[in-house]
Parts: sequence; structure tokens; C-alpha cells
Amino acid sequence: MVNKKSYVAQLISLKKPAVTSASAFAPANIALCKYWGKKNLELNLPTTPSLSISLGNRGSNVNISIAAQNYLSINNQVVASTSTAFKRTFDFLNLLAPNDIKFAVQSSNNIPTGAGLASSASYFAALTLALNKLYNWQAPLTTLSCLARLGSGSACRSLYHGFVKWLNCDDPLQSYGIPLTTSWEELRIGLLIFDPTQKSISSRQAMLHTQSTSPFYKSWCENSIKDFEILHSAINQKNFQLLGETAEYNTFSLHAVMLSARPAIIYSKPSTLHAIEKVHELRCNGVQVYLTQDAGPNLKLLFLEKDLAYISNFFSELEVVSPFAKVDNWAP
Ligand code: 2P0
Repeated sequence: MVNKKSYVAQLISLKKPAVTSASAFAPANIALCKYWGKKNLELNLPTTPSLSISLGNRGSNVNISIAAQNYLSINNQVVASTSTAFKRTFDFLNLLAPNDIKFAVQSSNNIPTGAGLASSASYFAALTLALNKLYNWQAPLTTLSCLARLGSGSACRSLYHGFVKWLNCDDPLQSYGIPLTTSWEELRIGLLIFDPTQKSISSRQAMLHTQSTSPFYKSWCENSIKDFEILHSAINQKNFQLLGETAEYNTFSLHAVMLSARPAIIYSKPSTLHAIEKVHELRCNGVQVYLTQDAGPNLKLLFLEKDLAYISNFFSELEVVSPFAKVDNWAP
């Protein structure tokens, strides 16, 4: 079996840094068809295909510079060297940038960190883009996507704006984010953040636990493959109802399979169920709004610009993202 080190050697040639400091931004992404399980733990190869939408200018800015000691800060808070975030960062850097160089990494997210809003995806994508500049690899985006995937699976989808798919192929060199060409200007994503605190169990642990203990995991995979195909054609046809219904169905299938794990994984809070009821009430009243939920209690709403005023009025705390709005100065 290929290990991480030999895999990286197939993708880039390790060399000395070209500059002493580099910065990059990458957007967060929200999966409409979720990634939940791995067929290769070492290389983060997914069991199912997934499909996401990037959040425009919402994501992570990362600066990396050569330093005397390894250092990590997130949103200006120093991260302890004993923490999981620190270990994951420097394991990743040791893989991509060995030779005993020490780094200071400063990350700032303009989305809540660790609350199921995919901040690890934008973080590892931005870190990879910053390393590409620091080392002047001049690597293609497919290569950078493969590298970002080693930090966090979903990071491979955060290298691009718009809709991005990630296939469940067996060849690790082909396991990268692929942007779709469809641009859907009217599409809006509403972030309903009622709980910005860190989640109790990481996605990484939760997906492995689900995969190894749920008797329904195989059904989840079979259904998810179908959802992926339906979502793909809903995007091609710009069929919003089909997109929303399928994304919401995929979300509930995900949370159902987590509930069937032993012990069960429950990310929802009473406020989550309350908000789900409100979305369904709006739909009963003829408003086209759908929800998606990741590994956390918060919801993301999917709707079209024409319903923005009504929905914003209904959910006063909603933060609205226009995923296809132009983002200035973003050239990965
Ligand atoms: C997704 N999530 O597709 C799904 C939906 C959370 C719920 O990808 O172990 O942090 O680093 O590969 O990427 C979160 O999983 O897991 C995730 P690792 P990752 O967005």
C-alpha cells in the first residue's frame, strides 16, 4: 500500500523555500452530497463521491513563515502544541516540507471554527496554496488539491469557487476536487449559526466510528452515490427544487446513519430541530427553502435570491452568502 510520504513524492519534488513567508486564502465549502467515510485512511480516499458549493469570500486566510520554533495561531489565539489542531498542522507540514525547518502559521477564519462549517477544509486548502508560493512549486491545482486532501479530505474541494465534485476513485492521483462549470448567480446560502462552540466529536473520529459500527453504513453509501448523480443533473438543469430536496435528503440520511452508530453520534441540538421545523413550515407556505447540516448543530439554508427578503425576515440571525458573487484578488 502507498504511504503518505511516497505519495507526496509522486506529486511534488521537495526543495528549499523560495521565500521566507507566504499567504493565501481559500473558501469554505458546504457539501450538498456529503463525504462520510474512507476507503483509504492513510490517503483520505472517500468511500462515496461528494459535491460541494464554496462560500465565496468566506473561508480561511493563512500566512506561513519560516521561524525559530513551530507556532500556530487561529484567529489570533495561540494554539497549544499538545492540541489536535497543532499536531495535524505540523504532521502535514513535515510531510510536505521536511528538512527540519520550523514554521509559524497564522490562520484567520471569517466563519466559526470547529462548528461544522468546514473550517478545516478552507484552512488546509489555504495552507497548501501558501506552501505552493513559499516553495514556488508552481504545481497545478489538481496536485494542490491532492496535497490538501492529506490534511483534511474535504479540503480538496476548497481549492475552487462554485460547485466542486470529488469522486470516489481508487487511484489516489485522481482523487482531487473538480470544479463544475455551472454558475448559478441566483443561488443563496444562509448560515444559521446558533451554536458557534467547538463540536464534541471531530468529523474525522465520527465518520470512522459510523463506518465501523453502523449496520446501515452500506445503505448510506449506496444512497449517497444516487444522490450525487441526481444533484449533478439538478445543477446541470438548474432545477432548484431537485437540488434542494436531494441535498436535504442527503443531510437527513447522513444524520440517520450517525444515529445508528454504536454509541450514536448526535450533532443536533434542540435549536437545530426548532430551526428544521421552521424551514419545513416555510416550505408548507410555498417558500422554496431547503436545509443542509454537517458535523455540527448549525444549519445552512439553500434558497434563491427572489426569496431572500422573506427568508431573512423569518430568520433574523441569518448570514447570507452569494456563492457566485465575484471575489476580488483571488488567484490560487
Ligand atoms: C463534507 N464533512 O462532505 C462532510 C459532511 C462533515 C460533514 O468532510 O478526516 O474534516 O479530515 O478527511 O474533511 C468533514 O470531514 O475529515 C467533512 P478528514 P473532514 O463536507
